[in-house]
Amino acid sequence: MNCTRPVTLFAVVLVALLASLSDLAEAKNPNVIVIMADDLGFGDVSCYGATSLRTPHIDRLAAEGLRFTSGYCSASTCTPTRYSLLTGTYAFRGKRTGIAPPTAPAIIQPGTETIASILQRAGYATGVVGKWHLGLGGPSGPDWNGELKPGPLEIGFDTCFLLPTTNDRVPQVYVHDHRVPNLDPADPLWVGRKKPSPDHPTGLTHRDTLKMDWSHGHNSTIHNGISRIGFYTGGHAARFRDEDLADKWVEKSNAFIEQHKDQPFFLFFSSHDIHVPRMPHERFQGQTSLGFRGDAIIELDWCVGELMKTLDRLKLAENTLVVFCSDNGPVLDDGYQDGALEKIGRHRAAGPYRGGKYSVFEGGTRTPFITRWTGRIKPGVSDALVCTIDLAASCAALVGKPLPGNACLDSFDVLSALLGEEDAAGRDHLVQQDNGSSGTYALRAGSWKLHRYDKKMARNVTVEQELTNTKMTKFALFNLSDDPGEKKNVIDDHPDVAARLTAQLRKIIDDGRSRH
Ligand code: NG6
Ligand code: CA
Repeated sequence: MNCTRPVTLFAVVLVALLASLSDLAEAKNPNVIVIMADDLGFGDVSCYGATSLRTPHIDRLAAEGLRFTSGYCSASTCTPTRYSLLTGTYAFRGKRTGIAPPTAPAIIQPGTETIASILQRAGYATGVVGKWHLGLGGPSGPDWNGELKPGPLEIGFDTCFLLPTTNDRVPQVYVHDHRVPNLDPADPLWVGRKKPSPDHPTGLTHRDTLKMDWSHGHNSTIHNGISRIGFYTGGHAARFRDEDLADKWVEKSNAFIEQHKDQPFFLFFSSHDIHVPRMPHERFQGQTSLGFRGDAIIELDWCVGELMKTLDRLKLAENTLVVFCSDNGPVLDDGYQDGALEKIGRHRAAGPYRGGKYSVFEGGTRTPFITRWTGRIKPGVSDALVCTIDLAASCAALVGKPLPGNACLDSFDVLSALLGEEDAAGRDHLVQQDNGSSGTYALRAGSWKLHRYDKKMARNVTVEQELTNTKMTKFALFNLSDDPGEKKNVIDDHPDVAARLTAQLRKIIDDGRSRH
């Protein structure tokens, strides 16, 4: 009995010591900022070969970090890539993971492990600023005038400041945590699929009033001289101007960084540039010869510069891992007549790759991908195969937290490749998909690339021939080492390779997971 007290004291001291040691370890964990561009192609920035415009800030990130030549997003549309970035699971495994409509309920269910919840548990302050497009609210959809939950706060983010859908869809209001700020209760916000009244002005009935005309779809409710997908009324005091989005994202992100400068933080900076409607701030309009699409790239580059300036000012750059990536490849005409197609000149938005947004050709998912951590990453170029879906497992490894077995089912720990450590090869294979669970897949394994079209049609985007439907055979095989442009289907010459990759792809789909 006599020795109880010293033992208790010893235990208390030991626990306190261990706790402070782990605090110390956590305090040393680097901040993580993921900057995700929207619809930015492999060839759209100068450090990836663009010569029609200059992107000095993104170039600086690349010069001070690692520029990946095989960096991918997991899908060639927005919602599935973002779903996979957060959950570390291929979107084709989930329900309703295709492009989300304005009234979509939350797609990622509360309790799902995400990159944000992993880092939150490791003591990080976690925030998302910018485009969400992963649905909000319960099964009946967003309660725009009430509490917008579940949403990011229910899956690991401490705070959010969002564009709820994507800006060619209604409504044009922000969401701060669980609410639309500045809503006047006397002017409630209504969002729906049907025209609210016969006299409601739309892009069809009031086309001559538009400041940017539509080319396909996008002809419903008009706001700020631009007609959108979907209908809404009310909420006037809460509405924003398209031209001010980038400034708002930078303002909110800088405030978040400033607020959390003394503890590890995770910021998902989810830019809306360069998605349609491309309506950059007036100070960027006309800055390039490529029209608003090029000007939006300059605006995106400016945002990157502002974030880096903040890291420099707060002396955080040396302890911050910055990942720059895109959510899918490029598209020129995505529904508005903004001159992108006519002014393209010699610019090749997908670089040397075929296809773009909506396609499983390389142009759809092989995108700019840069990591920078000035205290840790040796600058250079990496050919390692990495994907946005890997950031969850890699960040878990970064902070030394094991991943639960039933979470992040397709996220691989490629941290050593992201940090440019010697001989780090990244993945040996990656599944690409177009949208939701459409049944269009590709599998890259080494330099082989198998395409599988369950529906035998693929949307293909080329500069000359926009958004055509290309008839595909069920399977096609390309060898990226001598045919990066995927021009020559060699499936008949390599039946053994095709059989191996077909079986591998089927197994990945059927197994329900690829992380073991
Ligand atoms: C498509 C829209 C396109 C864009 C896309 C989503 C039409 C004809 N096309 O359905 O304009 O909104 O969805 O883009 O309506 S994403 O980058 O958010 O996935
Ligand atoms: Ca996108």
